[in-house]
Amino acid sequence: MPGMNFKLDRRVFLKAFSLSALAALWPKRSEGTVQFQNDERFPSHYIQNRDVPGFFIRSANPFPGVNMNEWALSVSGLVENPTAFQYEDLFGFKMIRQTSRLKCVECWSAKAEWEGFHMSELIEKVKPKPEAKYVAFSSADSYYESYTIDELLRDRVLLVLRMNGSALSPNHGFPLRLIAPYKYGYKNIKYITGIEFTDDRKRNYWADFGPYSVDGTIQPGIDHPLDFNKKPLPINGGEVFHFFDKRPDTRRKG
Ligand SMILES: Nc1nc2c(c(=O)[nH]1)N[C@H]1C(S)=C(S)[C@@H](COP(=O)(O)O)O[C@H]1N2
Ligand SMILES: [Mo]
Repeated sequence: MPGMNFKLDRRVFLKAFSLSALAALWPKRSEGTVQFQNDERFPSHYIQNRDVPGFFIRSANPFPGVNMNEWALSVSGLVENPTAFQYEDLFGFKMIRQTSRLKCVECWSAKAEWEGFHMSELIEKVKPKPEAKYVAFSSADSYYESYTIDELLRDRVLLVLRMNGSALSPNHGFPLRLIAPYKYGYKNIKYITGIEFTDDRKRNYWADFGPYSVDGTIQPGIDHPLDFNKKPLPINGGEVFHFFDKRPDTRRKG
């Protein structure tokens, strides 16, 4: 009967209405944690710089994240055995777990439990030639980094697959990142796709596009290291304002 249907519909409608009315009275619980710095020129699902409480995200070139159908780790250059590793292959290495702090030059730091393998494991597989002295990392977001082999062989430098008990999240470098606790955050490259052994020192992203050194060793007691020998950079809201950033005032405040 149409009348009964109407009653039923109306009852359902009223119930739904009162629920949504009630919902409107609830505080937006997640607001404080999702309203972080976000550049609106990029789709919201893109990985980009976000001041997420607890662990900021720094991705200079916003991108949608690694597509695992296309991902492999290419290890090349001056090595006896150039190899393309699949994600699963990397879990064959001896896993090491450590808690360490990542310190960004912008004056924030955060700690996590990282799990991954030591560079020596990879070296054993690919066998660098005697001329090889340096390593150039490339990544899925066009970022790049540069190390000496010796720097990478230090204790507590890990090629990381897991963070706080889970696979790395897309924001923090899935599927593979470097954690070098004695180097500033920018040296801790995420989304690694290539590791090339060379006999010459390559540069890195933040030495080419910003004021920071290729070396990037943490300088104790210095919050805003400027190891770039030009005029000092003004500090804006606790962050270093980069000379190439043309939009200091359009940034939404967190
Ligand atoms: N591929 C890639 N790796 C990167 C970056 C980046 O933009 N792209 N940013 C670096 C900087 S400046 C910092 S401080 C750390 C931040 O790591 P997080 O985003 O996991 O906090 O990642 C570093 N590794
Ligand atoms: Mo950084």
